[in-house]
Amino acid sequence: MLHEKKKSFPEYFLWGASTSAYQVEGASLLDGKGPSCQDVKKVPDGTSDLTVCADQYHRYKEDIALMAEMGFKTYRFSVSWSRILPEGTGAVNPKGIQYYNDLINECLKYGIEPLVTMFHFDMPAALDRRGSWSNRESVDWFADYAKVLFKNYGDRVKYWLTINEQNMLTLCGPVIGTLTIPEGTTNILKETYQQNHHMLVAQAKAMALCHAMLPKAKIGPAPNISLIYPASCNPKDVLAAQNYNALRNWLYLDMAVYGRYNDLVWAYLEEHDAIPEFIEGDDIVLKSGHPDFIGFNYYNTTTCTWSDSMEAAGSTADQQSAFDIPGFFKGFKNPHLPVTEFGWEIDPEGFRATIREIYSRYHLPMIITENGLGAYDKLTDDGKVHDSYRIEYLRRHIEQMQLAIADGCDMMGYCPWSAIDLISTHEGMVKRYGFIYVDREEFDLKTMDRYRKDSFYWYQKVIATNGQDLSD
Ligand code: BGP
Repeated sequence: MLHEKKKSFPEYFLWGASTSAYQVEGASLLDGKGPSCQDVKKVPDGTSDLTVCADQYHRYKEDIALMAEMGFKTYRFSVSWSRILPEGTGAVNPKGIQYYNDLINECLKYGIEPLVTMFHFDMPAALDRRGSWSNRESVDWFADYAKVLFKNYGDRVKYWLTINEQNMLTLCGPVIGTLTIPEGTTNILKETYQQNHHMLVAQAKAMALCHAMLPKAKIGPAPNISLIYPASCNPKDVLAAQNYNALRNWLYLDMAVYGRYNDLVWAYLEEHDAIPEFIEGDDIVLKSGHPDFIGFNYYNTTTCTWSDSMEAAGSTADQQSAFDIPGFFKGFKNPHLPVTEFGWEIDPEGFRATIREIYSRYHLPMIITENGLGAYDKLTDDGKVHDSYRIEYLRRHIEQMQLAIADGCDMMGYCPWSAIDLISTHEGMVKRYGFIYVDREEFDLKTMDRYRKDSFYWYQKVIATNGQDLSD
C-alpha cells in the first residue's frame, strides 16, 4: 500500500531501548545473588564471561541519566531471578529487591516508564540442577517468582513482559546457553517441547496472576518474531513457509493470545512422538492468560524452501539464522537482503510485513522490545563513535514502522536493542548495539566510562520530534 500522507506516531508512544540483566549488570555473584545458568555455562572461546558486563549494577544512576538525556519514555530491562531468589525458590534476597527498587525509582525520577521483563535467558543455576523447565514444578517456581515481583514492584511498574524469546530458548537454547536436557533423555524433541509446554503454562499463570494482583498493570509476551518468506512462488515453498512460520512464530503467539496449540506444530510433534503431556487443568490455565499487548523482538525475516529429505542435518543456527527441519522446511539465503558484519540479514520492509501479519492475526497493541544492529564500533581518540551504519539501520526500520501505523496497525512503543553496549548472547563484547559506548574490550576492562555515540544524538532528536525527524 502506498500512502500519500505519513501517519504520526501516537502521542503516548513509548520510545526507549532494551537491555537484559545478565548481559548488562555484572555483579554476577555480588550482594547475595545466586548464580544463573549464564554464570555457570562455558562461554564461547574468545568471548568474555558475564561477571562484569557493562557494570550497570554499580553505574545505573549514570546510565539512567544518559537515557533521560536521550529523552527515553521507557526503559526495558529484565530482573535477574537469582538476584531476587538466589536458590530460585524460597528465601528472598533483600539486597536484590533493593537493587531493582533503586533502578525503578531512578527511572521514575526522570519520568521513564519501567518495562520489566521477568525472565531473560537466566534460569537460576539452583533450578537447573533440579531439572530446569523439564521439572513440572517449574510452573510453580515461575508463578511464585512472579508473585514476589508483583508484590514488590507492582505499585510502580505498569508494564510487564513475561519470558524473553521463549521460541529461541526452545529452538536454539544450546547456542544461547540455556537448554538443560536431563541425562538419559532418549527423545530430545519431546523433552524440549515438554519444557516449552511448562513455560507456556507458567507464562499464562503469570499473566493471570498479574491481572488478579495488579488490575491496572499491563502484561504481554516477548517472543522473537521473524516473518518467514517462501523462497519462490512454487506452492511447495509456500507450504514450507507456513510450516516454518507456525513452528518459529505462531506457536508462541497463538498460545499466548488464544491459549491453544498451533495445529501445524501439533501435527509435527505428533509425527515425531513429541506431544507434550498435559496435567489436569493445563488447558484451562492456558486459556486464562490474556495478554494486554504483544511485545516482540525483530531483527530480520527468514526465507525457506520445501524440504524433501528426511535426513537430519546438525544445526548450529543462532536466533536470526535460518535452519532446516527435514521434511518440514529448509532454510534459504535470501539474495535480496544485505547482511550485518555478523551475518544477520537486514530487512526493514520485512519489519513492516511482520508487524502487519501479527496485527492481522491477533489485533492487540504491539511494542517492539528489540531491534538493532550489532557492529564493531570504534571509539576515536577524541571520544566519539561514528556509527552512521546504526543510524541508517534504525532509521529505515522506524520508517517502516510508521508505514505499518499508516496501514492501520496499533503500535505502542519501540525499544531497540540496546540502550547501552553489553555482552552479546554468544559473540562477546565486540558485538556492540548500544547508543551509549562502554569503554571496555573483550577481556580488558579499561575505564568502563560511558560515551555518547552519534546514534545517541540522532535518537535524542527522533524522540524529541516523536519520530517526525529521522534525518541525520
Ligand atoms: C536477542 C536476545 C538478546 C540479544 C539480542 C542480540 O535474541 O533477546 O538478549 O542479545 O538478541 O543478539 P546477540 O547478542 O546474539 O547479537
